[in-house]
Amino acid sequence: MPTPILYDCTPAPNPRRARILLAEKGIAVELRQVDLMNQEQLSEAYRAINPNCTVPALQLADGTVINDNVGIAAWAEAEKPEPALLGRTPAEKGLVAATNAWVEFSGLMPVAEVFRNTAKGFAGRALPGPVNLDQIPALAERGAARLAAYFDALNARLKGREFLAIDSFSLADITAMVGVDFAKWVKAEPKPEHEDLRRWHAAVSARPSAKA
Ligand SMILES: N[C@@H](CCC(=O)N[C@@H](CS)C(=O)NCC(=O)O)C(=O)O
Repeated sequence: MPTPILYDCTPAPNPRRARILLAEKGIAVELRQVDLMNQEQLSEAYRAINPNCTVPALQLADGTVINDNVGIAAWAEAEKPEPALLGRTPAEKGLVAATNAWVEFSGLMPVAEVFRNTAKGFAGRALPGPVNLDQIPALAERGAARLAAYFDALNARLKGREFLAIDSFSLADITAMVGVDFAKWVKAEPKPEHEDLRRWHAAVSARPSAKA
């Protein structure tokens, strides 16, 4: 397989999800940094690659660009089925997809709501994408409340479980682990009593892929 190009930004949470997934799969990619701090994602050159103006984006040898984590995971699983990260049985596949969607909506989105509606550097850029949008302080407040509820729910889901969605490590674990680390950007972390969440987070963070 010719080496695909992963448009990346080392400190950003969403490209980290893709790097971890590809590391778990053992799929080599060439990393190309997109300088989000200087809005390189809005440049004509990057827009021509990914009109969504976001990272990650994976460019295949034939020029195809896959510009979302779930799509990159689907491509990687089809290209290299082992280790399976999207579930093996029909039921597992459904559980991984549903759990990943829940983590994106109930975990990543609240952190982004707090961060992007408070950080001075994101004034006028409250959402990723080609359209400039103003910050709404009330969304930061709502995001903080949603995030607290999410940590409670995530802890409950992990009770007595090694992994979040199914009995093996999956895309949902990657998204949720990156989400817990992203929450530190807004000074939020699981409470001491979130014992199952803390145990799981320590275990998945110890996998070599977490450093990708
Ligand atoms: N749903 C997309 C989200 C991608 C996304 O929002 N990426 C952020 C970096 S973490 C971005 O590109 N932001 C650009 C911006 O803020 O303008 C995915 O999972 O790939």
